[in-house]
Amino acid sequence: MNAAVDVFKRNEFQGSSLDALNAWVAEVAALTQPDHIHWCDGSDAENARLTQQMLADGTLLPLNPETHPHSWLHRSSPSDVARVEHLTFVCTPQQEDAGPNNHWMAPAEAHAKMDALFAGCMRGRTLYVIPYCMGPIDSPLSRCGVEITDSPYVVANMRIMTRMGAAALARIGREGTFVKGLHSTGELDPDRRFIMHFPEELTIKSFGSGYGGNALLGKKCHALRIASHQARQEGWLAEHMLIVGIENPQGETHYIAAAFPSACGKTNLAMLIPPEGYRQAGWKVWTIGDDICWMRPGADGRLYAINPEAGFFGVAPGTSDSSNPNALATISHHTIFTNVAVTDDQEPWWEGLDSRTPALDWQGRKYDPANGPAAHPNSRFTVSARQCPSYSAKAEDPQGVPISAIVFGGRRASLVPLVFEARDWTHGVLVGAAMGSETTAAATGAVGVMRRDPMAMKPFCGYNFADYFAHWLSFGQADATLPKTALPKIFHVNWFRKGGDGKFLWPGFGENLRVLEWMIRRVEGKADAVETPIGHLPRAEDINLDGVALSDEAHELLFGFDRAGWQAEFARLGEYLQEFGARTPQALKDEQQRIAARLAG
Ligand code: OXD
Ligand code: MN
Repeated sequence: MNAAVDVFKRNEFQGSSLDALNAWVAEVAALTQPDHIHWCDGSDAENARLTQQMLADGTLLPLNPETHPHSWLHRSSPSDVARVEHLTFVCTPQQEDAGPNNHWMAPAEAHAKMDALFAGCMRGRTLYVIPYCMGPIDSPLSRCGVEITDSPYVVANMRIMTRMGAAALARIGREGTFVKGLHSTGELDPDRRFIMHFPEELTIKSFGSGYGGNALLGKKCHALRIASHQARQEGWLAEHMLIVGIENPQGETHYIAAAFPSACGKTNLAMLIPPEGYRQAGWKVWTIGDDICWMRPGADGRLYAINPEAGFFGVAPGTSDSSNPNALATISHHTIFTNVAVTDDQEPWWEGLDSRTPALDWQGRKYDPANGPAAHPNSRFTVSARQCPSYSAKAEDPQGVPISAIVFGGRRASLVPLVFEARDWTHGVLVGAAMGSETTAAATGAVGVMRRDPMAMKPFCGYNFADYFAHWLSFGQADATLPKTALPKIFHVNWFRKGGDGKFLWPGFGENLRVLEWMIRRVEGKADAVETPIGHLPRAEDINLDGVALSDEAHELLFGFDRAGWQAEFARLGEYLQEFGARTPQALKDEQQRIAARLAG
């Protein structure tokens, strides 16, 4: 028996339901050859020890303890700052099951490739075993996983982002099933970096990156790619959506789930502060989640949602007291900052925070504007959701919250109006499938290029999009005895429409509540709209615009409908759906053609 396995033996958890876990840890230890094995219990003492160790070796740098108590800065390798979609694979036995929306590799080839990278990679390192639960620990909607990693930074982040440690291990012991995620930072060499998913095996292997979306395996890898596959099999949905509760002055709360691509303002919408007039009238906004939503039909036919995460891994740049005061309050203590700049007095800083000039940039160099932004455009904060002033007590409800409206949206400088409502579920699925957005810094590659991003799941759907669209459509064919109104209404928004001068036409941020209020009134049957081929559009007077100054151009472009532009858009959408061939659901093609014909007529 080699040394690593011997260490493992001494840490072994007893009980036959954990046999599979113990055997897997032993197998990984034999492959990766760590010097030590540590089973994470998630305790404060463990976290304090790891933090001290990372402060001592420079993985974490202290920030100003007076302005940012218990907060640390991590500087990643400069070539490891975002998700790497071109190195992310879905490894199903049949390529068609991964679909044209995923990079694919045959499972045997992928395992061989990854195991060669993992061989001996933890020599001189500690192997951490992280049992975690995605979702409230006692929720039937939650699912567990175990991440094995050699990165203490990953352990510290997973402790914030998931319910990690002893309680999760106990649930795994009871259920006997868990998602296996194996991660090593390797040498952080971009040429030896892969993120592989094996949905049929509920397994993830990630090598060569320490970046959040590549390395915190509970997040994108488990809660979206693997979970979307499980959700399809089990009849639920795993989505790239925020969840927010909107409480009206009568004390009634509607929950809205909204899908926007990465770095398009999900965190801001989830933590929205109502405009002054709304605040005075008694409107309140409650945050459930800012990135991922798992939902499944309840006995009443409504969709009930949980946020599987326990923290926020938010984009720092642009976060300020005016754009998102709740986020700023949330990250004022016990926060890990990654790749932000720092001021003279060791405060974290990023573009858009305030008018100070930082001392050091994200790479630790003396700040020089000639080197580009001070904070990396994809710099992040990791923080517990419980620190958020608007965090909803309902976020911990094991039954989840009932969803009244689903919102799709992207960055669209032209064509797409501020908001419209789908006629019915099938139309709504087409609206989601048609989503497009300009790319952002959350993934490597060119920024600002328009690409199709159905349901904001392009980088995250663990199977063929055609089958995913069919799965979405299947909820519309649910039990005929249930009220037709039980399913959420589906809307599309565009906060990013630009005018002739290239500036945004809609003020966004807190003012978005005006649009959400119109949606809620539509759900309640209390607001008007105009019927058009693309859906129901509000007139400007249907939305409360008191105190919002909009130019004539803004009125026209935000509330108008450009028939010729939409004809061209629908022709392109028809071509896009063809990319999925015969697997594209006929109902979706029919819907596209019906609308295209109406646009032509
Ligand atoms: C994220 C992303 O980190 O979508 O949430 O990239
Ligand atoms: Mn995201």
